[in-house]
Amino acid sequence: MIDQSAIAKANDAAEAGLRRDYDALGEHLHRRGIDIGAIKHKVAGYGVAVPSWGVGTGGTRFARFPGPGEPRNIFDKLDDCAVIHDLTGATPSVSLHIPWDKADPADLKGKAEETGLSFDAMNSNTFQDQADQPLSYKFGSLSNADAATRQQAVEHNIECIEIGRAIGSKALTVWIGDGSNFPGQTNFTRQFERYLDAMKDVYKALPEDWRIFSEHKMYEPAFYSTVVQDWGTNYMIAKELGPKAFCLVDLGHHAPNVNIEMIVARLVQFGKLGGFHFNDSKYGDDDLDTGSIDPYRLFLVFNELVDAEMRAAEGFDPAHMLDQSHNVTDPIESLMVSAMEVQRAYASALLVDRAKLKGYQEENDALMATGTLKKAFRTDVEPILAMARLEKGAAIDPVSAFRASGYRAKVAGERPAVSGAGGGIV
Ligand SMILES: [Mn+2]
Repeated sequence: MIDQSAIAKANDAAEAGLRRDYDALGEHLHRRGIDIGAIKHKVAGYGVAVPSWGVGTGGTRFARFPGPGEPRNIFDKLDDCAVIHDLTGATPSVSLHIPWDKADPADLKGKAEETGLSFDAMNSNTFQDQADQPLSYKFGSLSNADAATRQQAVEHNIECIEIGRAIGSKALTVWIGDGSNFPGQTNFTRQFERYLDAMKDVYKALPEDWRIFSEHKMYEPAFYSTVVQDWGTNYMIAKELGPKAFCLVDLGHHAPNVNIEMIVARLVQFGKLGGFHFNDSKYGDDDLDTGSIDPYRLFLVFNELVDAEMRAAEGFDPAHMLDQSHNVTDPIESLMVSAMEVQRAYASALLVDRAKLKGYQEENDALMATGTLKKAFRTDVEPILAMARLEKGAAIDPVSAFRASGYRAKVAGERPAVSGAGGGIV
């Protein structure tokens, strides 16, 4: 998608400076007993999935302001995702959303082969009505009071599994908008029972080597109560369903100030952490770019993940995906920056001196313990990330290389302009 010689040209200009920065950081880390090459190797092997819906300009409940060259369909989206991976080397897979991305699986597979991408978790959609759908989800889907509506939602999830199976996916992520807007509107217990029964039917259709992720969200679109509202309910769901069921943590789906890294630790401890939707938030589910508001929290989440990785926690294999809405930036640029922010948090967490940290914890030395985390967080790991990219043939500076490539102008010439009328996410 991006001319390799253009990447090489931009890299040539920056390579000498990068090598000096990398060597200086390597020397600094060596004094701390850290091998920079080992960190770089881990970073190079790390990938985060891009959501297909993320490459289109997002919006709010109020409006959406599309940019030039908006993708017209899943094949355009996969082209954009390939650009992100070509330039960052950090996003080898794409997470599809059905029915938005519905297409002949053979064509999807063909496009994936052409672009060098693979497919991550499938995402079902029972939070809005489709044109050809007989029964409405206005009052819920998997937890709807009407059995035929629940059955329709179950069948949709099974269809997502079937499409995913044909294209090499290994997981289904289920997020529902079910809940209520008035006290008394629903019976909490009966509604949750209906949800669990419906999810059990979906679970039965999972292939042996698949996992199902349930994603909790505190509120919205239901504003009084939500069926899968927090990690406690999510854990109960995963326990009820069985060993192939796990909890998905979307960083934006919590109240402000909630200790998300501790939720992550709890789910790891009890073998139920399925994966992440990375993003950032200031007020609620703002779907802001990963690490744009609170990079330290992202680091603290990765601190827990690296801790689990180091002690080889049982069943620990979380899926990593981005899930954010790009309202005012070029989505390709935002996704590249976000993928690099996730990599940065991982690299920084790898620098934590865990032996020292454990010692300080045992001595109840709170100041030195927290300082040990801060020391890792404050170390600028950018030369490690950039060197990993250079060695993969990706760009030292992906955003500059993207802007210099002319890709956006090229696709704007091929893809018709989209009207900005109306609101709605994605
Ligand atoms: Mn999400």
